[in-house]
Amino acid sequence: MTWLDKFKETFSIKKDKKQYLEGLKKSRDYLNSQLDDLFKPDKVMDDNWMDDILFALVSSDVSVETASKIIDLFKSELRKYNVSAADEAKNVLIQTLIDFYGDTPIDVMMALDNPTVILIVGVNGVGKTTSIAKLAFKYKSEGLNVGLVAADTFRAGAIDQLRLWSEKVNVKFYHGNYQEDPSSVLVSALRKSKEDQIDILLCDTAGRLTNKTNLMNELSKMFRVMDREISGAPHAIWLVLDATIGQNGINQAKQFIEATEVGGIILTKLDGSSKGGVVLSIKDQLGIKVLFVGLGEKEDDLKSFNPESYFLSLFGDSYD
Ligand SMILES: Nc1nc2c(ncn2[C@@H]2O[C@H](COP(=O)(O)OP(=O)(O)OP(=O)(O)O)[C@@H](O)[C@H]2O)c(=O)[nH]1
Ligand SMILES: [Mg+2]
Repeated sequence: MTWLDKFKETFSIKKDKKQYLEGLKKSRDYLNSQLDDLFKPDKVMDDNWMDDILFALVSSDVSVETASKIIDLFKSELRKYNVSAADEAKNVLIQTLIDFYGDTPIDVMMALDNPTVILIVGVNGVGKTTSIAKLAFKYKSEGLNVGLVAADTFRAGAIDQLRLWSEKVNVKFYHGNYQEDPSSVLVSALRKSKEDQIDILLCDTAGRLTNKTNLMNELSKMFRVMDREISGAPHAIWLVLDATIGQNGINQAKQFIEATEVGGIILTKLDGSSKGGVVLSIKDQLGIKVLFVGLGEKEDDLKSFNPESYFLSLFGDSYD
């Protein structure tokens, strides 16, 4: 059994396989339309061929810089395994991408005797609130006592949107009033969540552009008051990025990383018109791992990010 066969076998028993394959269908179709010809048995694996593969990666939203590093690794893997037929090279490319990405860390270290508080940040419309609902669904089904905090008091309708999700997923909901200071909403939510013995508290925030200094100041204020209420809170800050905007997401993320301690990324809308390669640039250029991927709009459509499942699904013509 080769290394890739082993991955495929592991993947075939993963419970998320169906959703990964369905969610990444559009990206897979796109990538295969770029790559299929290149992996035909009669293709000559010369410099032009390598350039075409680099181009296919770049057109799938991998940055040029990251794609060049991947191509170097791919070349050395081809030499290592002595692969000289293009139809065998596809498996080597998949393996190269999995290796290049590396392992995924665990999402969050749970606080011992207090709620573990997670703050979700990101610009408008990327999928923060929906991802929170999906996380609530996931943690609840793992047996945790989950609470949601509506600290987006900026957008009319944001509180109700989260309330509806909390009812649907059946988890505790903490909120203040529209246009109330989000820090004060957080303080009272943190306080109540301790009384309610919540295990994990997911805090929704308003979509913000990082160049708006007042919004960034507001974020710093939130950190200060949260830590005062529960030491170490927020225990994690997760940035939500919309995969359909490709490389622009990297620039967006850089601004948040400068302003906050982003511990992980939730990459949403991979089932949309995303091309999927941005995962590689995120890891390479930001040094932050994708923890979860959004593969649809329903509460069960957020999956822990797993590089093997992801890259096999992205290429995987023969794995479904
Ligand atoms: N297809 C798809 N749609 C998604 C996904 N995640 C979120 N959406 C949709 O994206 C839209 C915006 O999602 P929200 O969760 O409201 O985004 P938000 O970041 O909270 O937006 P603001 O509160 O306005 O900043 C909604 O229509 C969601 O259903 C996903 O993984 N796949
Ligand atoms: Mg929202």
